[in-house]
Amino acid sequence: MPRIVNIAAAQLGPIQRRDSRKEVIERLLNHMYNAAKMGCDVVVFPELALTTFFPRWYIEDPEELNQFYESEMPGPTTQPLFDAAKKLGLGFYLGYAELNKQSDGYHRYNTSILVGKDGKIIGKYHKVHLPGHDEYEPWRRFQHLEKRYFEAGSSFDVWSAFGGIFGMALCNDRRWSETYRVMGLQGVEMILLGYNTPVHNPPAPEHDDLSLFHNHLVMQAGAYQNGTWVVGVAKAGNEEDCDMIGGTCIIAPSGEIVAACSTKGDELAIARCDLDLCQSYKSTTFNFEKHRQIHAYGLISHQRGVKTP
Ligand code: CDV
Repeated sequence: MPRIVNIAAAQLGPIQRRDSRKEVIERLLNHMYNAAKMGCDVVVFPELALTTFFPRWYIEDPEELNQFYESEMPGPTTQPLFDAAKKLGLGFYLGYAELNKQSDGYHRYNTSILVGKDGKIIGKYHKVHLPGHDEYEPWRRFQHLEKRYFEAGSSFDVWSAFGGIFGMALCNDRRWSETYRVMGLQGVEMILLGYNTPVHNPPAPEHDDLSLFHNHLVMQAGAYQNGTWVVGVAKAGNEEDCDMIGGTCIIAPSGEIVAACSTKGDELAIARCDLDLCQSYKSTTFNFEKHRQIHAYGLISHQRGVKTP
């Protein structure tokens, strides 16, 4: 029996600052109901899918900042997503800002969760590669303060779910080959990944015209080189005067895009994903046990920056 997972990549159009959580949740529920009608098993939402992309602003007032975070999951406003998952028998991946109270104080993460068809959380991921800066930089057209507003996560885990092995990543993680390989080494068969990517890259505006190309390039390479499905989902369009790329897609272990969104609004891209397709790559070209040469890779985990001879 092939192991088929029907995936809905649930792209969101822009979320403006004035949009209430309730309005946003309605949009997510709408995606869930449509995906269920089309026989999907899992819906994948973007990074920070409950709010506008707030790291574009330098916010000094802690109370104002806290409004963008969830201190419980599910909480009163997000509970309907979990209820819908259970009612529809539909799993989901959701990105959000997490305010986590621990014994040593509050911790803030750029988080994603994987929720099962029973409405229960299967796994949680904290974004490892936080891009941007941690102080106000007036020369930028808009800020990118993820390094100020979040702590970095510490691992790329995978979970047994939906008949296969699932992993999670968030936005900038997709640009780093290490992200995919660490999960590849745990046998990952499907990586779910939400993103918010402005078209304009303030430190390197010469990349702006290539932003969609780079988006697909890194995810397609990561899929092929690790024999895994990759589902990349955008929050797209003009958000608070900042243009964000679309490019939501579902990528097979061959590296081919098998489904994609064509707008920058709320849109579903759907694919019937056979997890057994991974084996053709994992057991041949990318048979890690047979072909990896770990004696030559030491620098990867021991050295961060470049040291020239
Ligand atoms: N949310 C992100 O991680 N965005 C980055 C931008 C800043 C380049 C990205 O890698 O898409």
